[in-house]
Amino acid sequence: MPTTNADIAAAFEQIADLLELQDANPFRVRAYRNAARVVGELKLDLAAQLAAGKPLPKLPGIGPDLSAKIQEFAATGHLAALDRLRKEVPAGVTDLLQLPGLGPKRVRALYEELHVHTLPQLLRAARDGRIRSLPGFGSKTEERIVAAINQKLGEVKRFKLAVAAQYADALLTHLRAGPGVKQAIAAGSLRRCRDTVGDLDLLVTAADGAAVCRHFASYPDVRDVLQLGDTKASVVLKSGLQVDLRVVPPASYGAALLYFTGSKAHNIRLRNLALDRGLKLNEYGLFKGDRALAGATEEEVYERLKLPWIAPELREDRGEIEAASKGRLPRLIELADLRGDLHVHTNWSDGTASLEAMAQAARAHGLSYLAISEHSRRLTVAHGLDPVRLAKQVHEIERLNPALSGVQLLTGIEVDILDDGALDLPDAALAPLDVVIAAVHSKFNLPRAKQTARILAALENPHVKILAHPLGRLIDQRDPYDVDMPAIVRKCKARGIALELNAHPERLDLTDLHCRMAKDEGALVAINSDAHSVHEFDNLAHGIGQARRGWLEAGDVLNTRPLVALRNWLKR
Ligand code: DGT
Ligand code: CA
Ligand code: CA
Repeated sequence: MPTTNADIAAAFEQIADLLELQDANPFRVRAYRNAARVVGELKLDLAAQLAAGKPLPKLPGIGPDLSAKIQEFAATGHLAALDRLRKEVPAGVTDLLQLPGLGPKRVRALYEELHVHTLPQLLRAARDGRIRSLPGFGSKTEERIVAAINQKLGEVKRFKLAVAAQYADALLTHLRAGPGVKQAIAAGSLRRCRDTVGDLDLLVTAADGAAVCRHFASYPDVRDVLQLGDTKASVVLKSGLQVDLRVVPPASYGAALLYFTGSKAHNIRLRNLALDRGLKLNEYGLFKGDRALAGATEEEVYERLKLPWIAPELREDRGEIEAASKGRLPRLIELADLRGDLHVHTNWSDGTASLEAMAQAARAHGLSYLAISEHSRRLTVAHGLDPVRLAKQVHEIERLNPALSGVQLLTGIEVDILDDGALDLPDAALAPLDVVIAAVHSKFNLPRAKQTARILAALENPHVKILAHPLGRLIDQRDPYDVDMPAIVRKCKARGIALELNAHPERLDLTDLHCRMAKDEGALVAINSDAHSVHEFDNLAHGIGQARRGWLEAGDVLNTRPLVALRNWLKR
């Protein structure tokens, strides 16, 4: 079984956990966590790259030491550093670190003094009142621990779309090699391109379902087999991701795909439409009595219900059935509609590639223009640009452009919005740029009125053309800031500013509903990769999925315009 990016990411996460328990330098811990995230979200298969004799790509935050570890893991399936750390710390104890209020010191006390290594042991110790006896713990802490464990045990983890997609791709490859498998596809929330995925729902057509289910359960990344039958099976992968498999005959493929793609709300609407016509709709087909009317394709099921085919991203019962029945479905944007990307970083700030390499990678992804938007000076951790370095970069871009073929660079900046809504660079530095993107990177917890006023003030600046990642959320890590989005969308519309749909896997910000809000208000959206390396243009595909969930058409998106039209818009 070849090593996957997920395996590498998991190993780095474990190192970070174990280092944290040893009270290691926080920067070192963070470096491993960052590396785990970067590798886990990456589409390019690193082990396959190495196996093909190619060098590792330059990735943000991954220097020579971490590169060497990736190579070691890909070659041997082990990390000597991880094996060493594991010997020093009892198994399971890192789970305790995930609880709020339990830092490395307290966790060490728990396993050294009470021999508590696991969450169930900890729960028992808390209920027995043994924790309050430890120095530095009290009965309040004990109560908090019980509450936190109970919450954790009831919690269902969701996976980021880009990460779930890597697991699905690898599993589908495995399934397609299975006995007599004809079609294999991912349904469920993944096919609907939700920003997070609870579990994978895979669908296969084959004659011998039991054999396919056994093949599925033999996948090396499987941790537990929950169910193993003749037409369905469920497993949990080592990462904790659950995967449900259904095997159906080809005559039911469309009906099953429709059913397991969901959403449940959409399915219920369709079933009721069928009932209104005296028909029955389920995962096997559309029936009149016992006679199957349709089922082999989704199209024929919709057609029999007098509807055009509805794209999976729309199937949320948010008006798509009404729109479909009136022939008013949107012509959803597609990846191929994007002509350029307006937000990337290079090695001038915190990216890993040169201006030229990013331009070439953009062209390789079918893009004809690319705006360079580094961080501004206030973000010192990201080597943000001051006016002098920015002017130098503009000069360098002007020098490079004539030599580039098939792609042009635009000048730009991702300028910080300061606490009071002013921008981090003076107007004189912003005026010569093609694209100014304003972004909040601080004071995420301001009260709603203040946060809104701050952003609205930044949008008054005459040079701002795009508002970056308008909600500021990091999926799983940071909630969106509290802000009056309708007011922001209206302001963007009034001032001719585009709202970014940042397609970075941990952001996907705007959300689907806010895309739709922008469309309804007539404000433009810009779908940008926020790439920090040449490999992250793959982000755009997930951005497109999210835009489609927000009913966006090519005309609603700024960077579907050809370069000349874009330049005209920027210059207005
Ligand atoms: P997730 O996994 O939470 O990200 O979301 P889904 O949409 O993938 O939900 P999941 O995995 O529970 O079920 C997959 C699909 O199966 C769901 O989208 C629609 C269908 N489905 C599940 N339960 C029901 C049900 O009770 N009634 C109907 N009509 N469809 C269902
Ligand atoms: Ca699912
Ligand atoms: Ca499921």
